[in-house]
Amino acid sequence: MLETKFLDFTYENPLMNASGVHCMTVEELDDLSASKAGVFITKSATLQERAGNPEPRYADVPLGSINSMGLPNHGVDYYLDYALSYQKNHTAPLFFSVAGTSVEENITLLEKVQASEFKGITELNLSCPNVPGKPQVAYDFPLTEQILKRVFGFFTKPLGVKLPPYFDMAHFDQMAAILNQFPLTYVNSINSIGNGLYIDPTRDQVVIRPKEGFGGIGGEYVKPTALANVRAFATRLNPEIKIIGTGGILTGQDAYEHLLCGATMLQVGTQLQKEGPAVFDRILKELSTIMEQKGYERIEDFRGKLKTI
Ligand code: RRO
Repeated sequence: MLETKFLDFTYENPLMNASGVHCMTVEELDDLSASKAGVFITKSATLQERAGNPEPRYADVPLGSINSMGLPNHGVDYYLDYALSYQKNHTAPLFFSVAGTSVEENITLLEKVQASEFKGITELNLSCPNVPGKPQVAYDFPLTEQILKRVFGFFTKPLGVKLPPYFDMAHFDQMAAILNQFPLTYVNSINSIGNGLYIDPTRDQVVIRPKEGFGGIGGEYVKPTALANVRAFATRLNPEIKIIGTGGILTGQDAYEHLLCGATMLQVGTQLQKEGPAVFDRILKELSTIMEQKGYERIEDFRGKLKTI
């Protein structure tokens, strides 16, 4: 009942990890492969391996998480090797995330993917909030347009973009108008809400070391913002551009709400970090129960059908 068509492939269900969570090493990626998730995505890769920011750089907090990982990863070749060997034994197209820390690095990363045998779907992360001195690209609208123009000058494989949250109707309109110019496979909304601050009340202290405690917020805190972004883009983008809904998915009800807003695939970040890969099985069971109670047989019966007053 949860089968989800995305591009030309039908996944068993719409659930995935959010890039960054449980996908840094081959071992973690294999865990996701063995889990009930319909498919999974690799950690955002840079050209060279990166150590990332000093620890502690991630904290579970009562209603979610705060992180300033700083793009630690094993480098694009590590993840490409994994993806190429994965696709030898699996038919489901894998998702592959790249996040350069400059325009030129993004272009080089995508040139590498383009030149490779990779047959899956590439996600260009334009929204990392945690590299000191590097603003989130997709808050700069002319730069985003410029990058996508260059990318689509040579990149012919399926491509999506990971966006930061937007908070203003004018920004939804402006970003959608930019994205609609390009043959994107999808947009993924949202990345963590950048540069929040969590204070440990017993110590009067921040909970992560980098950037004096500022970091990206995920989990329950972000669901209303995530739903707004999914809905805003679902109602503004060309129907060929699918939406991946990410942000605040802890339960089957959260997954259901993202689908109701128009998401096709769903990514779980903070709750995967807290609960481990068993989270997928639980959320899928909860989602199926909700659908049975409402008399829906397929996700298509309610996807995007949010009612307004
Ligand atoms: O590695 C990170 O600090 C990170 C990335 Br690339 C991202 O896209 N989102 C996030 O919350 N952390």
